[in-house]
Amino acid sequence: MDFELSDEQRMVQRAVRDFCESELKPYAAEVDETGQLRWEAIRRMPDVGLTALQVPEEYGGAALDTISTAIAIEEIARACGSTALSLAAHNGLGCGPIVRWGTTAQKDAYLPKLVGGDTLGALALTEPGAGSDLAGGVQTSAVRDGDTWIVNGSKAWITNAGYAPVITTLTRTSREEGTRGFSMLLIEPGTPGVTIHAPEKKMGLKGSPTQMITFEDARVPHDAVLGVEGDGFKQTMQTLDSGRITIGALSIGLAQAAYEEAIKYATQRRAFGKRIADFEAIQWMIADAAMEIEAARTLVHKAAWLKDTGKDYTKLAAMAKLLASEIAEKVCRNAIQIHGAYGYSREFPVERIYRDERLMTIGEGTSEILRIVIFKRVLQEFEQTLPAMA
Ligand code: COS
Repeated sequence: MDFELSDEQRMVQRAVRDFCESELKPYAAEVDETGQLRWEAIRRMPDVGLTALQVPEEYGGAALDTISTAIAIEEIARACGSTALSLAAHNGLGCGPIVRWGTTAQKDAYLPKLVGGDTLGALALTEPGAGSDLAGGVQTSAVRDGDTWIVNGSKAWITNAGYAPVITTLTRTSREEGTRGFSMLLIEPGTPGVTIHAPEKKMGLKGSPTQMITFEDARVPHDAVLGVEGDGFKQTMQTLDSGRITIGALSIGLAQAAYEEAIKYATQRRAFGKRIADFEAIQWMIADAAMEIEAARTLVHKAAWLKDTGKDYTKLAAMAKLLASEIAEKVCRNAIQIHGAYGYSREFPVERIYRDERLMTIGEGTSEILRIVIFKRVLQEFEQTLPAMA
């Protein structure tokens, strides 16, 4: 693994940063206040590849590697958390599974609509009673009836649901077959029986809509299955592995933004006759933030590199998301601390960034679940080395 970005990766970073500095960052507070994404900016995103980060070129995509994708998401998050969450979900959860498992007909039907900048993709896994325990908890059922599936159930906390031309939905297609009893179905939101509910009222990431979906005898064609029937759970786990790299990158972008604001404030604000940046208490918080952001970014890039080189990256993706989201929590908290009372005010961005960051230790695998994923892999690796140690 190379510790320097390639020329191409650096170019991606430059182009995305320039775009975000002018199109997103100045409007981030407004997006938070109004609860609306800035569609004017999203419609321009195809020009810089942001709506099709890992979509093949034949579908108008940027076909980026995973490190470049992480860089792009980090840069968006550095500018606007809400936009970053919607774009992370769009690219990784909306486009990703269709690119990976879709038939040519499914790709032809949906990718052009998804990459054009007028829609955002969505994946529906979670349910009111199933978040961490998807295998045990998912109740949404799809029952075969001739040439169709009849879908019943509900999905919760679905990012971009109201903007998606198609919602890739995890359903139970068989009760008997354990984790082989799940399939992903590509469901168009206009299908009779599908209702997309009003956005949830959230603590942060307010511009990124999070919605409940209900299915009442919604009929979808039999060929709406993504990939192979029965592969839905495995596809979910693989999509989450990849999504965890993205959420790690998003966490770093938020931490980086808060850290930059903290340095700016600490070098301007004066107390006891000098800049507060001249006090050791402040210097230590900033030094720790610099170190932790660097460490988390390195881990996110390593997980991305493992993915790009075709190696197993489940453990590293879980570690990267866990570390990045937990350091983001600390960095954002300390950025407020450095700002004092001003940090608690909506006039300074650190208040919003802190609220936005709070989701990162929850979505796409809570910190607790990620520790389970890591421990399982650590134990497997240990057991594999036992014969050699005996
Ligand atoms: N890639 C591919 N397949 C995987 C996988 C991965 N990363 N992880 C598990 N699987 C497969 C296993 O191989 C197993 O297949 P079989 O049933 O054919 O043997 C199946 O999935 C179930 O595996 P297992 O029972 O071992 O599950 P785990 O203990 O590995 O996973 C947890 C359990 C709780 C860790 C897992 O369900 C999980 O990650 N849950 C969190 C889900 C989540 O992030 N929810 C947020 C919703 S989206 S915002």
